[in-house]
Amino acid sequence: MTQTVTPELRQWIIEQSTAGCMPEAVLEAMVKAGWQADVAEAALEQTLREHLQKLGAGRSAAPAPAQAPSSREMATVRVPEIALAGSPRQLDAGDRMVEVIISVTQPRVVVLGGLLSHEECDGLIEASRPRLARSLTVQTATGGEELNPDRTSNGMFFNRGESDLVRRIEARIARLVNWPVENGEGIQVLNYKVGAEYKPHYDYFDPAEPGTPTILKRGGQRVGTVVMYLNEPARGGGTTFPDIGLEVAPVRGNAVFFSYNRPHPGTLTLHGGAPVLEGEKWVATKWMRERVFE
Ligand code: PD2
Ligand code: ZN
Repeated sequence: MTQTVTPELRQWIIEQSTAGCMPEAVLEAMVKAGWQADVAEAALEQTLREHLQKLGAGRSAAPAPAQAPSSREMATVRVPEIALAGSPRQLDAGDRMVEVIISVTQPRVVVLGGLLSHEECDGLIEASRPRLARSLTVQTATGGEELNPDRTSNGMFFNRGESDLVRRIEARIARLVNWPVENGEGIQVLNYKVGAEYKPHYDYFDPAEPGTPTILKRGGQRVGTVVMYLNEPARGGGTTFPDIGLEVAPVRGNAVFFSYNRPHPGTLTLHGGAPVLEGEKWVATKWMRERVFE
């Protein structure tokens, strides 16, 4: 992903240098804030060169300020978005009204009530049951798939648009999060038995992994996720967001949406499926890509 240097960042670089902060320290703060090292280095060099040309090389001895503009402020890609302006209690998802239960801005997380009817939940479970296999995870090291010990569920993927039910749910999600159906991966269904979990992870593909460029050829990065709860385990099985101490309870028909505008931990979208303590858990996940996912 290309990061674009903003005027705010240039201004901040000048302020740090004027305040006596060494370039190395400025660079470190930028990388910590989520800027790619090469982008940060180039921005630093160019901004300081231009600034010194204008003003000469005088420096004050003021103390070094702490933080680069946070990674939240950096130029980012467009992401799926739910229309929450005006704080609506309900959202029109086309063929159904959906409730807003919780909305968080940083990270962008929205818990939705009644995204699916109970019949739709059962329909997804029954259609997936004969096709379940131990869950694989996209392997960013190679671009292939692997058995992942952090993910002890069984799962399967529907093809996009493969049945009336799948098409209906895909259209509903697309309308709700303002993102084309064509940019979505096929819905995945996961079944967790007692003790099964999905350890905290990011849904975007790690740009540092060698297999990632291959994965990104098909639709670019993931930029949003909707996890839909198809049943209710008696205990455990919530979706956790450790960075913000949030746990979303698995309630049949409800869903949690979150988006991430860059593949960086600064998005605070670390999340996991907590171990199921009693009963079993069924979820359906829809991941959205930057571009058309063929
Ligand atoms: O099942 C969940 O709660 C869960 C948690 C984290 C699902 C996913 N991630 C996922 O499908 O990416
Ligand atoms: Zn996930």
